[in-house]
Amino acid sequence: MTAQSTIKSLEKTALRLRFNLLEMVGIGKAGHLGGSSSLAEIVAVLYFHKMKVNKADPRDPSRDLFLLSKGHAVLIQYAALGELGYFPKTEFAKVKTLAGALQGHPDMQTPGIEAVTGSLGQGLSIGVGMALALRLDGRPNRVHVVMGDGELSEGQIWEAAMAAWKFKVDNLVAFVDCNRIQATGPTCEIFDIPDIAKKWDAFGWKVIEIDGHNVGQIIGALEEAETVKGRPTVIIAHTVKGKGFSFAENNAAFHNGILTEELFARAKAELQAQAEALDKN
Ligand SMILES: Cc1ncc(C[n+]2csc(CCOP(=O)(O)OP(=O)(O)O)c2C)c(N)n1
Repeated sequence: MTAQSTIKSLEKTALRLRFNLLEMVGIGKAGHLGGSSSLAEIVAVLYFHKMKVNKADPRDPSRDLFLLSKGHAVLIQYAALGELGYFPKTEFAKVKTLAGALQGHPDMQTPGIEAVTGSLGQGLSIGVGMALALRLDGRPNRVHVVMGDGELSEGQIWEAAMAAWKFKVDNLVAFVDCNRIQATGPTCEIFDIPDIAKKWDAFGWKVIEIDGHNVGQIIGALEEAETVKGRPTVIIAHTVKGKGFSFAENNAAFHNGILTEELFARAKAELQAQAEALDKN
């Protein structure tokens, strides 16, 4: 059972990540707010609680690995990497410009990014390869791959899923960010993938379903995954696209929408209210 103080501290971290995200999305620029914000708690738990990271050395060989297969949501990863001090936070304002180091999709020139992703469907294959390499080297590092539910329509994911089972890859945990909306509308209307849990189960994976905004459940699922031997684990995280920004929640328009000055101010005020509520409780 995780201490309440740890949960509270990670909830605050997730909120700080959303503040960073907002700074990157800014006013009048296209930015992937929705699919980034749905991951704030998962990314907070991984980088600030569960994964082995070395703030002084992003390439430390003993580090655990994080691969954002849904690479368009990289702003939430930058939000965490900036907090860790892997690059100065002044980079946030220059994101997605040639003047800055932070590109619109994950690029290995950025400290803390392990692979180029963003062409959907590829991250799990990369993760399975890395997990096998770690096992061959006898290393205890763990690999975490985050996919979107819309992304599951990519066939390569299911090839990787079969390979991970065949080769008993138990040092890898995959997340499905199940926010039910993709770029232009509900996933069920664009390419319906019913019974996601049953599908992963049929592919031989250990399946855990959680509320992806509940820090305690995320920690519990990762701890359970560590006990699973001889097969990979997938955590199906039920989330809300745009979580934390009322106008963006469950709204495909903010998959990559532009914030006006008014919406930006509203978003900031909403986050501030959430911060005050967290401080009071
Ligand atoms: C191979 C490929 N096809 C299409 C795209 C364009 N694209 C970017 S994001 C996206 C929707 C992804 O939906 P989902 O995986 O549910 O992500 P989320 O809604 O969680 O952000 C699409 C189709 C892409 N990046 N790669």
